[in-house]
Amino acid sequence: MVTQPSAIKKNPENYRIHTVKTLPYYLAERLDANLLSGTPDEWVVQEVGDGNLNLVFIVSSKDRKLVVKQAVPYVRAAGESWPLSLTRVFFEYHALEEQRRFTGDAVPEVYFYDEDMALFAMEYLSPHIILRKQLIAGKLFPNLAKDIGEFLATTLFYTSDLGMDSAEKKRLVARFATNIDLCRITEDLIFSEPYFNAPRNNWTSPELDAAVHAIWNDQEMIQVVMKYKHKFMSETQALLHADLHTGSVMVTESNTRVIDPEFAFFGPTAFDIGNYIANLFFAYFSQPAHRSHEECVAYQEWLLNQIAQTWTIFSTCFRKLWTEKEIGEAYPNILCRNGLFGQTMLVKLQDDFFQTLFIDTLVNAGLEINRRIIGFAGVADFQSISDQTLRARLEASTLKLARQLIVNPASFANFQEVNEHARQCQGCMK
Ligand code: SR1
Ligand code: MG
Repeated sequence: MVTQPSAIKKNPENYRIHTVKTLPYYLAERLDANLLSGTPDEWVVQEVGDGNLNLVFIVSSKDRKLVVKQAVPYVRAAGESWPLSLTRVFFEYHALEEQRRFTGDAVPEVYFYDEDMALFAMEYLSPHIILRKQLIAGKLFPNLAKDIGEFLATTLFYTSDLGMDSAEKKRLVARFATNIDLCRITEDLIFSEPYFNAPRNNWTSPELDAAVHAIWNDQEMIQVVMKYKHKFMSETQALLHADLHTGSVMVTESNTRVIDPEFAFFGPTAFDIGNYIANLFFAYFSQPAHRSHEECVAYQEWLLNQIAQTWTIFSTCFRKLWTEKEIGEAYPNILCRNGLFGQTMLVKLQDDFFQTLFIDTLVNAGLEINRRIIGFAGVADFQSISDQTLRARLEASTLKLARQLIVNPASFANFQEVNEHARQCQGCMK
């Protein structure tokens, strides 16, 4: 029997915030004996969370490690003045379960989940490192576009009406529909606050003041933002990761894992793809601050290539799953086989689907760019640049690309054209 979100207690009585001291004794009572060796007083615990929301502990025994993630009743990065319900762990745990069904070990294995304690224990990924850090360091990953393109295709196809049984999909939509607090964060931080003088905004000031004020007065852009906010809130197309930035991906040279789906809910397919691509653009535009001109040029071309390749792999894989599917009431196969629409029509329907998705992906990428540069939650790609003048110049170039993606997405036929425009934005730094 699947737990329904209404069953989760907002403030469980048994909850307490764990520390490096209390965690081993709590774990010892719950863990399978084979997950860690030795006794709790021998385990070494470090709190390593550097995200915005949660505590993350690495627990090490002599020869094995695991990770424990616990929610605190507020936004960690802001403190107790910004309360946040503990239920986010429920959604992360269930999202990991769903993603694992479709992607195998693209996501970490969960060992146990304790709803009252708002925590779960999971696989320690080693020697994986956060992708954002590796892109800032200029590292190459030969399998990255394939891994993320396929992750996007499988998670977004199999949880949509194209690829999932409709009754099962409706039950899943209901389960994730109460991830209200985290959806609200996105609605505020991505779709509202960057477009007015919100107290939580945090841009490179005074250098970017004029560019930010221009955005607040950009009626053409704000009209699109409002339209896409409504789409985000109302389109239950697929189970999204919903926070798929390069800090939610861990990599080795040959392996890619996706983590942190606590924002998961049923939303517009384009949101995840657009978010990921925007974060590759942060890596692209910030490179001149991180390495020499010669190294920078080649690496930037690799990043642009990643963007185009991720989309190509995603769309090819998604189209294949769709063409070969057995279930899914949207564009049902049975009608195709019975001749209501044939293969030629199916290709046209798919072309139309991807044309719309491409436009929506570009707009969502533009929105993610604006919010990371203007809003509360910045990204290390830019925040790690100590020369504020240079940082602002690079951010201004990125904002230029964002405006074109939001206001004129139909001016681009494919990612080669988007990338060419990104090169021009980079060249037209003032
Ligand atoms: C208050 S949370 C700020 C941001 O951090 C998360 O990773 C999400 O991106 C969210 O928007
Ligand atoms: Mg996160």
